[in-house]
Amino acid sequence: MNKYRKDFPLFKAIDEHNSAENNGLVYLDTAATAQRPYIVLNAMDHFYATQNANPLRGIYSLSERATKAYEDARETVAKFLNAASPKEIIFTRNTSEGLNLIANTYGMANVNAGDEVVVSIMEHHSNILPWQYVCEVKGATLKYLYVDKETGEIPESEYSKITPKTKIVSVTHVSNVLGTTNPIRKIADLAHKNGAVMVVDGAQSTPHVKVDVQALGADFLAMSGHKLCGPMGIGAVYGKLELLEAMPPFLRGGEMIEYVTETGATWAEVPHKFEAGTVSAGDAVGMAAAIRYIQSVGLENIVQHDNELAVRLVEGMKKIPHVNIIGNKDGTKRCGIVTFTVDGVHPHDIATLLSDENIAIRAGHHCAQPLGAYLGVPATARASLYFYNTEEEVDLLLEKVSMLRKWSGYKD
Ligand code: 7TS
Repeated sequence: MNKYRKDFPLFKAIDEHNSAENNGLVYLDTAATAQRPYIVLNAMDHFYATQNANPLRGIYSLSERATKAYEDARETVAKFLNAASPKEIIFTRNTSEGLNLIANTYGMANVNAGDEVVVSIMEHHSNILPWQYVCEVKGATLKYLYVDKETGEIPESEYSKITPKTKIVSVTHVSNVLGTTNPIRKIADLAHKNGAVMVVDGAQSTPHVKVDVQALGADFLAMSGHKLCGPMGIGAVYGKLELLEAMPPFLRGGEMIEYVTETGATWAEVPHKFEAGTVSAGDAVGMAAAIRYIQSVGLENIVQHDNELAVRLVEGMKKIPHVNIIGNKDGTKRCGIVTFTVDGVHPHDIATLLSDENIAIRAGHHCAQPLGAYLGVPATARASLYFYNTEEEVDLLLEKVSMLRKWSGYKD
């Protein structure tokens, strides 16, 4: 897989020149954001150089070309997720905005006093706060599916929390801390049996595994472009057409209307009803280029490579005294996300010491504070891997992790 590194300006500079600016940086923070290949940057350049006009408005040909580029990008996302129609794809800024859209429209319209919304304890704040808000406004209750602390998986017994009182189940496909892949199809079937809808946070799964919204039984799914090598500031929501059509709009303004009078308005058809104002067409074009790029690499190759590197990292870490892996100890079950602590060394110090060695990892609560509180580890360090990472990088990380206690003044 290392042949793909030359597709990325950042890695090309590192590999060819060990550039002073990057000084041989080892980038292990893809779960926060992936790097961008030239092909994405060039696609955006091409859009702004040759197709730039405000899409969906102009009747002149340049605007029509911009509209086509934007709508083609929507079709690429729809095919990527196996949506039944491009109308089921709404462009957003990111997963956070997507989940807020779903909560503020479907959630506010369908959750009432006494109802329940079910999430898991491993959710990112973006899949907790919007539901806390809906429950607070509507007088509903937010329930959590807890995880087994050893395996990082939701035990069977937790699923009994999904009942006829449940109106929405919103669970992440892959955890950004534990790397756990949740059995979405099974949870969706349970949700549907109880008359609830299934919302999926696809931020961490869409870059790594084939996501098929129909096979998953998802009613809604939110994702971000920047986590799969696309630009920042663009993401998407998948929603079943009949649900989207019945939902009120999210943001109100330009181009999301059919007709406006002094006292009211009717809405444009789905998906434009949910895309108020000038859209991020250049970013959508970049996201579509990123999707085509990772499809050309092959999601099956990506997941295999991520797993191989994660196994190497987990097995290596198991051999280093005082290193604790948070969640499943089987590297094939972590989707390339390896979260750990080192006894006596604060995760922020881990990240700083590794940064001094030109290794970029993330430390802190990873926007999953309820999970940290539940596990009793408020802060952790996290290395996240992608197809452009190498065995050499993993080995270098292991070598440096084995030094952390010594550098912190411990004798062993
Ligand atoms: N959901 C999950 C599971 C995530 O991992 C993230 C971002 C989000 C939602 C929010 O995505 P955004 O694009 O709206 O920011 N996770 C991380 C992370 O783990 N480190 O930085 C961002």
